[in-house]
Amino acid sequence: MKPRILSGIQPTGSLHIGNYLGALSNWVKLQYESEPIFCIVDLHAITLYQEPAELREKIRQTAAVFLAAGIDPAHSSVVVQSTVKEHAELCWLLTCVTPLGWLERMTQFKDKAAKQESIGDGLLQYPVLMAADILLYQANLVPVGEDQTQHLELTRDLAQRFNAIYGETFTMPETRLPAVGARIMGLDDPTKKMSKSTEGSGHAVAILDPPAVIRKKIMRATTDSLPHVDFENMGPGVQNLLTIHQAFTGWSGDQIRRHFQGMRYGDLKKTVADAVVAGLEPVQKKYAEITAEPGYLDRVLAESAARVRPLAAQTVRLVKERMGVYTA
Ligand code: AQP
Repeated sequence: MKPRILSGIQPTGSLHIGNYLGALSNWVKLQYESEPIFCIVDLHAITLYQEPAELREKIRQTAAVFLAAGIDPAHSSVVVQSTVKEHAELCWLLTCVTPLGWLERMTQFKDKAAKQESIGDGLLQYPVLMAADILLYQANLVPVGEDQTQHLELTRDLAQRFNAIYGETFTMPETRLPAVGARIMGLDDPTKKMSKSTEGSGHAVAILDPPAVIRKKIMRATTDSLPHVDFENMGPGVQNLLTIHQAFTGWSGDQIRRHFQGMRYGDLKKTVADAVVAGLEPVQKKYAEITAEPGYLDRVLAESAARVRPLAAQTVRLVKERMGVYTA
């Protein structure tokens, strides 16, 4: 039996090369060895305020980027989370077995809550909804970037707790990080993770940025006060640029070291920018084709939702039966 894969991305802004290297490109590699479901998690997005018209547009853009990156809709399901109502239903059922203390400990909750004047309950429940996404489809494998490992641990703890209380119900999912690129840092501040929602034009390279913009952002990336690359004495900004290059080219660590040792920062940035532009060019070309075809995206999303709904309904029914909730 092929493993079932589940992963998702929030449509909270323009997808960036961190999302691409940490998640999307890994999905593309894994898709044919598995039964994959990839979600545009719009219910997660609204745990923080989103301007409605912008959110509607970003949902479509995110789905189109999935396909442009190489997700094959004939094989993989591309699902908008809110179109399968069982995500929210299972989330509530799981909320009732989640200890509050587990949620209050989540690093992402603490970071995001610290930036808000008032915190919505949805932000606290974010990891429970993520657990519901995964457990709904009895997924075996969850390919994500490093920032999601704590949420994945909570999913496993929750599955274990539910199984212990109500009997074997959920498959235990494994986390799968990419070998290179599991945590891409901001270009303006390499001590912080590259993020869609971080302000500042020099922070992230978007997957759909035109080549001139990509080059400009990378040429302005923060490095350190040394003049050239020194592997014995390397700051996080230079390390981040080398990681981006390695992830886009697939070079080995040895190749990277031989090629870049002693290279001046200006040349390093130019080489990295060339690799990023070349890596994203086919994605951008395909994005233009996909979005030019009327009705295509809606068809893919409708077919995918129809394909996964029976499995989602089956799991929710089982969970309700286990918990003693009325099932007609
Ligand atoms: N900087 C990153 N490096 C590697 N992987 C990353 N991911 C996100 N940022 C990086 C991975 O991308 C997937 C989707 O993430 P998400 O949209 O669900 O939420 P996030 O992790 O909170 O991503 P962002 O870009 O930082 O979004 P905002 O700003 O909206 O919170 C996940 O697999 C994640 O690990």
